[in-house]
Amino acid sequence: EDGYQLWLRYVRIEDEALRQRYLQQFRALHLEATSPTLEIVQEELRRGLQGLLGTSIPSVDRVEEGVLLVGTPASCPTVAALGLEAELQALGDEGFLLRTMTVEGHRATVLAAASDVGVLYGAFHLLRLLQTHRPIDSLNVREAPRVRLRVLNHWDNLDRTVERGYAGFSLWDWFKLPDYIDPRYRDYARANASLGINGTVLTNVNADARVLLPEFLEKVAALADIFRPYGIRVYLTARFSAPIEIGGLDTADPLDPDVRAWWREKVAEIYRYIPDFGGFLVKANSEGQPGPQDYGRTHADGANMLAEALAPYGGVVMWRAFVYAPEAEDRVKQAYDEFVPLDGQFRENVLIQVKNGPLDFQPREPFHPLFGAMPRTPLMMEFQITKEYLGFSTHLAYLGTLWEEVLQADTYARGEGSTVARVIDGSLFGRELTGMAGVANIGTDRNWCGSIFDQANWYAFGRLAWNPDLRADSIAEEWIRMTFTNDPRFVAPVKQMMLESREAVVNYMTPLGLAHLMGPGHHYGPAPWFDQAPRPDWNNTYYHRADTLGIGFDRTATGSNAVAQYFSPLREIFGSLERCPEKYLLWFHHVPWDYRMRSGRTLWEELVDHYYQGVETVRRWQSLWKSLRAFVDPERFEQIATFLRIQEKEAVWWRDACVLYFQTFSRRPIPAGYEQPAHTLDYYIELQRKLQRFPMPGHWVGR
Ligand code: BDP
Repeated sequence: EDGYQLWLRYVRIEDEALRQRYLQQFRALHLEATSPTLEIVQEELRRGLQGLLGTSIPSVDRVEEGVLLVGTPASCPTVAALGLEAELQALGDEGFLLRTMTVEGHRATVLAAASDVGVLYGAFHLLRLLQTHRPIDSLNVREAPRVRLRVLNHWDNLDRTVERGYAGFSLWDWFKLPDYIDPRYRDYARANASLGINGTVLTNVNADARVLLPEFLEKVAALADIFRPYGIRVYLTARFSAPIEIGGLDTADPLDPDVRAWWREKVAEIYRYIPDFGGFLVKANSEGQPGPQDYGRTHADGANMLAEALAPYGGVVMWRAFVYAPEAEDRVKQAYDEFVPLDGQFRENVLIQVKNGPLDFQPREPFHPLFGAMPRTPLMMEFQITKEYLGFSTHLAYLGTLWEEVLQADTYARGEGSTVARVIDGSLFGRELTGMAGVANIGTDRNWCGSIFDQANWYAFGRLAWNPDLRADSIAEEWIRMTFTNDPRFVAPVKQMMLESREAVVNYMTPLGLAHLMGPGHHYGPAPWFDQAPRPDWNNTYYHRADTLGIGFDRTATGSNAVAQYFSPLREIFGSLERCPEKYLLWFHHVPWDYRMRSGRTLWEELVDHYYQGVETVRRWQSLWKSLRAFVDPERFEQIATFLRIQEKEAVWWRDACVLYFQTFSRRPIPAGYEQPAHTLDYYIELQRKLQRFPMPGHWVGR
């Protein structure tokens, strides 16, 4: 049990009565595997049912009592004869229907879809019902994804290092491709398909132009061939200066006819290798990456040039809004200022990919004010699944709650109820082209993600991309049941632990709206004092602005006025010291140390208390986890226990370093009753200095 199986473990159902009931439902399987995708469905159902039910289900070629009837109207005349066509059409290309019905006088379970991949998604849904012990005797499920592009972003380099990756090296073995097909590619595709993920960007946003060379394209094509039957399209990152670097031109100006012709020809070449290529993801004029502004052009000029080349083939451009420059004012305002004026100027096949918050994947940020502010442009969500800022792969931090908080936030763009989820699924502004991206946490580690609990973040991303209104709570519950056990004595406490985990990390790292206090470069451990960066906006002191009067970034009208980028009444709420939610307090306000918080404590006391609470929560989990030994195999149990110890150690490190550092400004004691830090501030400063000399996982190749 090394975690390789992820949530697709299909262990035999121990509850004998339940197993018997399921067996009654599935006495036989009728499926005509007329395509590679349907062959995968057949194999998955065989494997899943055999594993869960402990016996193999016979295949039949007619309808009989208790049959599981699977297919599309095109693949199977029996399905065609059910008269479901209109309903299936309404569910679209990727939807499916799962229904208990009478077929030719027999009781049957029907899994039908308009397309083969819809059937595949339905098969995984059905297996999930069994894995989580749900009743299946009167099924009436109709599902269709609410978001069209559900993609992973791999920040994988061609040398197989993974930027911000904490799970080993890149899965893509460029050296052995296209000839050697690692079996893991299929397992990867299968796991994604089980969640409905339908796209993968293979390469880092800090892009290497060489992936666009034919020598690499044939390798990319080999991967695309593997992923295709699983409903997954391949995308690449396009380095904006590629026409210079690999094309021999002396400019990459998007308005230059030779540059445009070069991209048109390059795209045509890509489609010769990969007929269903998805398109490009682009990071331009951001953190040193080349882009259209190098030639005095706009982001729209750049994106539209690529979009024009891709349009004849149905490809898209996912153009990132993650831009900021040291010269300009308040970093968190810059993407909005840059992109809002371009609303309506992008071609139809361009999506703007926006990080969930206006800074950079912090443990907590308010949602990005671009959501709701560009009604004429498809905006995609970008979440970070890999935990660059939340403790890498050893800290337990379930991100479902973070993502739910963002997706359910109300932008008020069209009045109350204009949630971020409704921007993303297109319903708020009536958009067809929609998307959600997750920066992958996947690598060559046997457990894929660096830890067992990080698998839950891959899982949660996929489920939310399918339906952004799902709840973190129910997703966690599904995942626990599938990954460990259905025993309520395990499910309830572990779910509790997962649901509070992100808040615990916020508490011991960046409570009350603080952000970006991590070690410079690698982002490992605390360094709130850091002020030696080559750019002011890469200094941690830029973000917390602590001084003897108080702490926090004044983003109200008297400060940077970032609050004005939000719709009313949010701008008034965030802008008011009294009304601002305390979780965002220091994000929007510079607050005096003696300010009275809602708890009655001063700000200083409250800040200290949050840091200590964070550590306490992790300590509580440690003893909780010990009490659950009986429910988990020793291998996974021990690894998790060890990681919780690491988390506790590092939470204390964070707490003590931050409290001691902020104390130099507050000049107030750590209130009585809290354990005193074991080291001095200098010790922690020196520790970070030493760490700078060591190689770290996931190093940044951005500049
Ligand atoms: C930051 C990462 C950096 C990425 C950048 C991005 O530290 O490695 O290149 O985001 O998203 O969070 O482009």
